[in-house]
Amino acid sequence: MLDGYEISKVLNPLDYQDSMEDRDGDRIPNLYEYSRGTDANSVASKPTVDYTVNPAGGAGIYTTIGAALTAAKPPLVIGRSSPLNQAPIPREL
Ligand SMILES: [Ca+2]
Ligand SMILES: [Ca+2]
Repeated sequence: MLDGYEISKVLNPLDYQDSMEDRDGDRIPNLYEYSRGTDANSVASKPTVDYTVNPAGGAGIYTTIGAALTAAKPPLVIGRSSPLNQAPIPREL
């Protein structure tokens, strides 16, 4: 997290472990709140749910965690090794 963010949320920029703490007690770690743009000091401010898993299924609901992870997985892009003066050639899998 950026130092300015930590200071604004009364966190310690010198303490790397506070990123996994939950300052407001909403069960969302500070780092995750930071990355999703929610307020680490407000229980009412939480990230929205991206994927829901329930074995019973339903509209927009995944029946297994594996299925949700597969849906969440972004395309993997790798580059072929190349000399330093050339950009790697991206390849989508
Ligand atoms: Ca939190
Ligand atoms: Ca929060």
